[in-house]
Parts: sequence; C-alpha cells; structure tokens
Amino acid sequence: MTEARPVDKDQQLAAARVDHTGTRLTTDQGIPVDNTDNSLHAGARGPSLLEDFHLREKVMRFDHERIPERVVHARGSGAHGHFQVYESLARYTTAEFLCDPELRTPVFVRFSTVQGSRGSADTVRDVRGFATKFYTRQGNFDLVGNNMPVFFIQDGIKFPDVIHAVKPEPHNEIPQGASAHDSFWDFVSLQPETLHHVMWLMSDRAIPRSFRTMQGFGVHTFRLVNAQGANTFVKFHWTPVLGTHSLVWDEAQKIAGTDPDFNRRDLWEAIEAGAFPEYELGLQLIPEDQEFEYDFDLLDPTKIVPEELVPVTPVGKLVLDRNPNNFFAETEQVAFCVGNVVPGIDFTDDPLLQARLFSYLDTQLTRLGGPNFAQLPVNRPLAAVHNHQQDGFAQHQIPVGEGNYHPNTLGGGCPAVPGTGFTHFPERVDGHKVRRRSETFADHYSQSTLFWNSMSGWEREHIIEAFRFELGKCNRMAVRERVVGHLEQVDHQLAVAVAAGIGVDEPAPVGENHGRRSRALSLTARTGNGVLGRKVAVLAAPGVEEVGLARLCQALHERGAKADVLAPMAGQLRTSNRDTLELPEAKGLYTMASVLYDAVVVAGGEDSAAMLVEDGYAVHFVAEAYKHAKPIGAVAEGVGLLRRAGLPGADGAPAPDGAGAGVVIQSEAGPAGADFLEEFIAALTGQRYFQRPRKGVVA
Ligand code: HDD
Repeated sequence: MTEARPVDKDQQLAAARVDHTGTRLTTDQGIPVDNTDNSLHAGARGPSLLEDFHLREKVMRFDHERIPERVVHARGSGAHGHFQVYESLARYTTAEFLCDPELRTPVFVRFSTVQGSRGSADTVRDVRGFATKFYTRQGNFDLVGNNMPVFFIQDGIKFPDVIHAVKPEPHNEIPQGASAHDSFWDFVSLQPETLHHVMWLMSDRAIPRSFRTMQGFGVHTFRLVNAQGANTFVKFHWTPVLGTHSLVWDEAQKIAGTDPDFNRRDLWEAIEAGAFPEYELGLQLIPEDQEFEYDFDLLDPTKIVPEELVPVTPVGKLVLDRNPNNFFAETEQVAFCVGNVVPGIDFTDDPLLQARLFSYLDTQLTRLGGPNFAQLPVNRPLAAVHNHQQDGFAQHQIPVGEGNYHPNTLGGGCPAVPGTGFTHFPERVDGHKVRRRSETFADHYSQSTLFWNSMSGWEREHIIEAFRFELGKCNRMAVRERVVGHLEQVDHQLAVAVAAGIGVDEPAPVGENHGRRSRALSLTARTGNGVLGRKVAVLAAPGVEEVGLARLCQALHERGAKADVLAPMAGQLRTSNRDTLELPEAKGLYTMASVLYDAVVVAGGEDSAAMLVEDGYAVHFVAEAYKHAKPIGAVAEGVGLLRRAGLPGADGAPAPDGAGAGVVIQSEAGPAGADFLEEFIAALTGQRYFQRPRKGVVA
C-alpha cells in the first residue's frame, strides 16, 4: 500500500499559511467590507443597528480569541527545526528516525516555565519544559521533557497536589511565577520525595541563561525495542552544544523587570541571526537484564542514573532553524502528548509516566476545544492518517464513503489492519491490585546528597542562598523547620547554613554524608564551545576611539559573539576623529542594562571615557556586571570607568586573590591591541568568575 506524503513539514505548514499582502478586507464569509472604522448607525449620532453583520462578527471573533492556557507550562516559546541521527541505532530500536542517518526529521520544540501564567516573566526560579515533537514518517513522537532529570513526585496521582502547592495560592493568586511561598514549602516539608528535585530547583539550573544553554531530559526510563523484539531501557538527554549556563539570582530578578521576555527574545533573535541553537541527543542504554542492578529503581522518576554508572552516548543532533510564523497558531496550539510514541519506542511502568499517558491527551480537549486537535497544522503528522474516528467539534476533513467502521466491505475493508504496526512491548505483568508505593522507591535522600556533593563551591553557595531566599519568604516557622529537618538528612553543613539564614535553630547531625559525587551534575563540567552567541555590551560615548572599537566589534563578530555598542545617545556616535559612526543596533545605554549582557567592555577615547565616568548609569552598569561575575574589559581611558566603579585592581594596585579574575585591562593609550582582544575573548570563554570576592561590591 503506498501513501502520498508531503515531503516535509515546512511544505505542509506552508499550505496552511495565509498571507494578507495585496488583498482586500472581507468578512469570514468572504464578503467584501466597505468600512471597518464605523459601525452601522441609525443616523450618524444614533443607535447601532443589529443588522451590522460586520460589527457583530468582528466583535464576536475578538471576544473568543483566547483559549485556556495550559494548566502548567503556560508560558512558552517555540521553534521549528530538524533532527538527524549520527549512526543507525537499529541494534536497539526499529524507530526509523533513529535508524537512518540520511533522514532529517522535522521537529517543533516548545520551551516553557511551569508555574507562571502565559504573561509571566521568563527568568523566574522554576523548572523549564523542553518538549520536542518529531514529525517522523512513522507518526509523531513527542519527547516531553524538562531541563532537570528528575521530578518532584513518584506517582502521577500526586501531580495535582504538587502543582496546586507551587502555583499562586488560591485565595489571592499570589505569587506569580515563584515557588517562594508557604504552600509550596509546606508540601515539600511533608513530602520528602520532592527533595531531590528541590535540590535541582534551588540550584542555578532553575534560572537558565538561555533556552540555547539548557539541558533537556526525558526524565522517565523508556524502552527501545528492536526488530527482534528485544528491549533496552533508555534515558533521553539533550545536551546544548553551547554548554549549560545559568544566570545568577540577583540578575534573574532584575531581568524579570527589564526584559520579561528575556529567554523568548534570545531564542527568537538567535534564530533570526542564523545562530541556530543545537542540542545533541544522548542516550543512557541499560540492557533489559540489568534492570535490578542499581541501588535505586529505574522506574522511580525522582532518581537519575549517574553517568559514572551508565555513560551518555551521543546519537544525533537537533537544530532549531526557523521561528514560527504565528505564535498562537503554532506555539500556543501545539499539543504534546507523552503517549505519542512510534514503533521501536515504548513505555515502562513508571507510575508518573503512566498518569501522564492519560493527562496529555485529556488536557487538549479543554485547551483546543475538542478531539480534532491533531488536525491543526502544527500538530498534524507527516505520516498519512486513516481511521474511522469521526465528527466532533471543528472537523476539518471531509471523509468520503460509507464504510466508517471495521471490519467493512463497503469501503473495500479499508483502512486495512494488516497486523503489523505499533506493537506494545509484551511485558509480563503479575501482581495484586494495591494502592501502594514500591519499597524500592523509599530512599529520598541519597541522590539529593549526591547532587549536593557534586556541586562546586560557588554552586553550593548559590543553593544555600536560594534556600534562604525561598524559605525566608515562607511565613510559617514550622514549615521552615521541617524543611531544615529534611536538609539535615541531605547534608549537615547544608542544613546548618540554611538554618542560620532563616532563623531556625541549628539542627543536630543525624548521620554521615555518603561522600559520593557525580561530576557530570556540576555546571563546571558543562562549559560548551566558546563564545558563540554570547552578548557583549560595549560602552562608548561621543569621542570614542574608533579604530579599537571597530577591531573589538569585528573580533567578537568573527567568533560568533554579538557586540552592542551602547552610547548615551542611541543611533549615532561621534568618534575621536570627528567621524560619525552609525550604530546598527539603535539601542541607547539607558534602554539596556548590564543584566541583559554576558560581558561588558569600556571603549577607549578621552572624551568618551570622561563622559562615562560622570554617568551614574554607566558606573552602575560596570559595577553590576562585576558583581554578577561577568567578564569585563576596558581599553586605555576606558579603564577610568572601572576605577570609578571601584573594581579591585583598576587603580593599578594589586587586586586581592581572585578579584581580578575575568577583568581584562589595556592600560596603554591607543586603540585596543591584539593582545587585549585575545585576552578578552579568552575571558569571555570563561563565562563567569565566581572566584571574585563577593563582599564589598556595591551595585
Ligand atoms: Fe507535564 C505539560 C513536562 C509530569 C500533566 N509537561 C507539560 C509540558 C512539559 C511537561 C514540558 C509542556 C508541553 C508544551 O510545551 O506544551 N510533565 C513534564 C515532565 C514531567 C511531567 C518532564 C515529569 C517527568 N505532567 C506531568 C504529570 C502530569 C502532567 C505527572 C499529570 C498527571 N503536563 C501535564 C498536562 C500538560 C503538561 C496537564 C499541560 C498542558 C499540556 O499538558 O499539554 O497534561
């Protein structure tokens, strides 16, 4: 049987596009409209008339523009792209898109936060969704993951509880986009299975620098099934080629005000600029007969499989290379369903996964108004769809023929069921019906400790500060105390440090830390490839030294970084030799902030530097970037701004230990030289300099 297939998803989506260029206005019925600015009145000052079908239709359509936002992951940003496997994985799976290295499978990815509503800020402390729809030739496969490899709860029946607890509180709908409130921590304190995920949530993973610099995880253990029917357990990992990078908390909070669309904008701009985000798909493969080899249960979604036990094998690459044409039609209407798997991929008995298999299909009925949501362009599979499912709200197809049942002869027996197709893995199941958690799920602390042990010094500091912030916003002392009690089970020093910051008595030690670590868990092990996509603010004012400025911008551009020249007056800049420099990005210094950049350089030039030194905004800009551990550079007279900002070492005196890390200064007069440029780019590669002393920096 041969099926006509569109060659690619772009073509399929293009067929749904409507371009209004060069057209004239009509109603939904195609009737030409003569005037859309005035409704039909009985006399120019008289009452409006009911017969004005254009008025009624226009207002009716507006009234119904909104659909219910997702009950979780409401705030999201999407992009199109493609996935290609490096080498055939036929040894493990029959999934064609994982077996044919020639095949480029179209994908749509939606990144999201969990807690906040559709209009909430991007940079809140939260888990991030990383959902990928693969439009494979065997049907859609949805990998609906997060940027953290574990989940708060073990059984999906507790999902409504954990989400009610973390969402804004029911009586006043406060706070938006934040877990720092009583109900969340009350739940955590009573439900120790949340602890491991909470450790991740309190780490910098919860404030990613960008969707481009964020890992993704399928979380559950899935199965791969090969042509012989043999099953291999698998964990899915997405690793960003740019490395995994985060913001710092003070920065994240400020960005929520200066640019609530920070992550969305970053993704959009990177794709528009051709700097396509890339992620490697990695698999942890566990042979069927090793299911019980570990001291945790593979079915427990609050556990990772440490990479020291099972390495992550890179198997393919995802590239995001096209922004959606329309946010609502694509990003808002995309419907991911965990149950969408293709032959060769199957589920396990993870009780969280099992509940998800129900929820995702179900939720679309409310969100998308009925059962025909798979016909929406962004959801439509590339594979041909033939079945007897029919009718319902918004049926877009016109099925022909009489044989709408199976078996039939009226339709020639079609669609045929030849006995091949998706076959569920014939797992043998034997047990009593019980409402009980497996005892193999009982250890909630060992991997929380593993995570803590694996953190570098600065990561630990950030975790302690996050706990202090979050619990400090929690009004009930008893809740704070209970959480500290759990932290004591994770690590004594952690519990003591958190307790000291939130007015809780120092807990007594309860046991030994097991001392195990997993290097892959630390951000320090995930630095990625250099400066690609990093954003650098170049501070300049009239009289800027133009040769060095041009060299700097070019050097950054050549390495794939982006330089924005920020001057007090946007648009144009007079240089030291009285030329006028057109600034391609018409961003003024005062419309931007240091928190929106990865690094800062102060350009040279006497008049330019003199003006910046007197400018409180510029002084704060530099001091704040220093406080947030970002690379900082200054050329010749520009060093004056670093001095004014009080940066250690800028006055020529030796900087205390670590204080000068990531600060690159060219003291000699004249344009930025090759040494400076090289050193600054090396500093930019180093991302952040948390070895700088944190006390005494005012910003
Ligand atoms: Fe979920 C959306 C990820 C557990 C029920 N979830 C949703 C999205 C992501 C995740 C990324 C947004 C998809 C999009 O962009 O449209 N969810 C996860 C992960 C989980 C998880 C990684 C644990 C490993 N979820 C989970 C459970 C349940 C749900 C246990 C219910 C029992 N999730 C939903 C939902 C959502 C959803 C209510 C809301 C909107 C949607 O599905 O389409 O069905």
